[in-house]
Amino acid sequence: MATFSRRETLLGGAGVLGALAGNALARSQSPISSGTHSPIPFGAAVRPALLGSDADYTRAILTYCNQIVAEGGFLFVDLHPQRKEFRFDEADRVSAFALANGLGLRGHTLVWYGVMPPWTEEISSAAEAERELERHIETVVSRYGSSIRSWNVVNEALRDDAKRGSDLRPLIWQRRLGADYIAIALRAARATDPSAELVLNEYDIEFVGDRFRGKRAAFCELVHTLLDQGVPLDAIGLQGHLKGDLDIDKEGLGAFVSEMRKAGLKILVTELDVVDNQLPADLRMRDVEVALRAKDFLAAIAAEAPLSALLAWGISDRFTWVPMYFKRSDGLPNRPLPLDAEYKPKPLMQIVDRVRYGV
Ligand code: 9MR
Repeated sequence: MATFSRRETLLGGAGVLGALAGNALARSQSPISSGTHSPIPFGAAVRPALLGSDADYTRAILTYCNQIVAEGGFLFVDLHPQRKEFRFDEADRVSAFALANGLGLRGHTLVWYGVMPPWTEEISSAAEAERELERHIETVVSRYGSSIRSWNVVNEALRDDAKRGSDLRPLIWQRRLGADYIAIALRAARATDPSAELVLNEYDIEFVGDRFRGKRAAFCELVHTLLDQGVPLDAIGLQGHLKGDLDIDKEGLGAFVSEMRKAGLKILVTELDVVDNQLPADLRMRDVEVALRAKDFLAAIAAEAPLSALLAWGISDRFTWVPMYFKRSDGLPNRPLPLDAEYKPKPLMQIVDRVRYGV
């Protein structure tokens, strides 16, 4: 079970941040929020194959996290590779690990364009699509109800260049059902587990620039359209795959979060990491820049709403998706996560702690 007693030790190390980068970090020592709330649950995406089999990795998860989400194992292609075949072995292992260790578990994800098995392309009508989508959601949500209390129901619904809520990515459900597939998915999840938290999860909401402003506006419009139709939706997940070379639009992000709160939704950060391929080679400078980028992002959110959960997309730089797409040209390993490849906490972990404990 995660320990909140780490608070004193880690916060006591706040001076380390300042020592690393002088003025830039000294400026960052201002409180992120009031300090009066209970700690924000923190967690990380886990790789099912490492859980329980890699001792250092497992220890890090148990030391730092009070909730987890599976990086893979609960995706459509993992759980439902053939029309008539569900496979639960990986997901069951993650769920059993969470239950055995008293960790919360988030569900990722019921709908995502990125991970569809070929058989779904045979779905040829709206009625068939609705039936298969509902069957998938009912089967998966009912199986994990005892461990998963919060689901990413639809992941990355919007196109990268979205400006309107109707600018949806194509995937089989969208092609057969139109925009209704989102409402169908949310309603099926609510009907199967009325008390689970239902989340729409998105990325590229937080940066400065027209494309990101457009996507924020599109996300707001999509959410309002759903709520106006009485569709069940509890929370917004901001993935938080930050870029070391892109500034956070603090005002725009703050206004977005405030609007979501006014609409009655909770806010989660679901996949925090900082892509560092454009940052300096110097490790200490790089780690500080990573931490400051996360601080800008988290502080802008925390100024407008309490975070109901904060999850990083991995715990240690040893295991991260980032080099798949963002390898550094100097050949140095990426350092996007709170612990380094040897499981030592980095400045990003201090920022996480300051946000969690509100100091
Ligand atoms: O980190 C995940 C990587 O291991 C997988 O290969 C990939 C495709 O399934 O998905 C990665 O995670 C993504 C997440 O599911 C959704 N948001 C973006 C993440 C990074 O690409």
